[in-house]
Amino acid sequence: MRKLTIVMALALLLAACGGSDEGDAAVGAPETAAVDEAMTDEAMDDESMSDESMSDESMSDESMSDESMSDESMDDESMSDESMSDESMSDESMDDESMSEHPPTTFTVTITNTSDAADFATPLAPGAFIVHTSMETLFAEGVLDRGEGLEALAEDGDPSGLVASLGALPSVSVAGAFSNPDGGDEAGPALPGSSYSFTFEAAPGDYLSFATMFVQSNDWFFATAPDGINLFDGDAPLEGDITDLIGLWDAGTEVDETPGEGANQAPRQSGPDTGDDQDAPSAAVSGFAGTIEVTISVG
Ligand SMILES: [Ca+2]
Ligand SMILES: [Ca+2]
Repeated sequence: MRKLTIVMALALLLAACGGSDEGDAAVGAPETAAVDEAMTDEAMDDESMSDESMSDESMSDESMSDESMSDESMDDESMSDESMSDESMSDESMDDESMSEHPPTTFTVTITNTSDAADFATPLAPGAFIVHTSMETLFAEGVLDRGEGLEALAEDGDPSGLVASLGALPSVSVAGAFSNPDGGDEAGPALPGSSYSFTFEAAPGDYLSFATMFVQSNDWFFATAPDGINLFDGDAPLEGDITDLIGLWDAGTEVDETPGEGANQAPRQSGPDTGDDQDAPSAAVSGFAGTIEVTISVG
């Protein structure tokens, strides 16, 4: 599924780029009528539409955005070169049918450290967020750390490596760090009672993943589930309290000590990456309910 999704994304990207080029070359060409004319039976035949990657089965909500799947824009994007005429790809046909139908939505996520009211108080650390279309992009449960920077985020509260790694992936449209607690202008931990916020743009088909360190641990982090959070239900953007969609995870990179007491945990260790290697698959951590509260809003 993951491979297929990537293939799909690439195919659409290539098709979209090709379409755009064709469109540029066709400025001033007749529009809608010409489009209909160009979309002859021949252009719509099995040869151009029967590719496995274009089957209904692969067109799940997960892998495809509504934006890229809208009726006629689908045809435009999937047409092979031989079935495309300049006439069929005028700028206006692209704009009307696929570009302006779903302008990006602006989301703001706020992660509040509510551990002052929970059983165990801990700071949170600067974290990473991404907007993506592929599954298990930020991390995968039950596998060894992939060496993309999650270890430094989970052990030392340093998101920079992970942001750089994931930001280079073709399936990631936005990658960023949230470093400054709300109301402050300096990077640092979000102490109990304070929060981080970050803002980004996304469109139907996009998922959100983020991670922030549970600072009083060796290598635990709060994060979205491995596949991320689907930001849209159809065309409707996700809004409200999403705390239930966030979990606590052990990165599996450093041997755990008692939370709040370990000499190799960030508040007490002598420097970054101090502690015994764990070399274990990542796993969910139970307990610590009420440590964070997460909301997402639109606008
Ligand atoms: Ca661990
Ligand atoms: Ca450590």
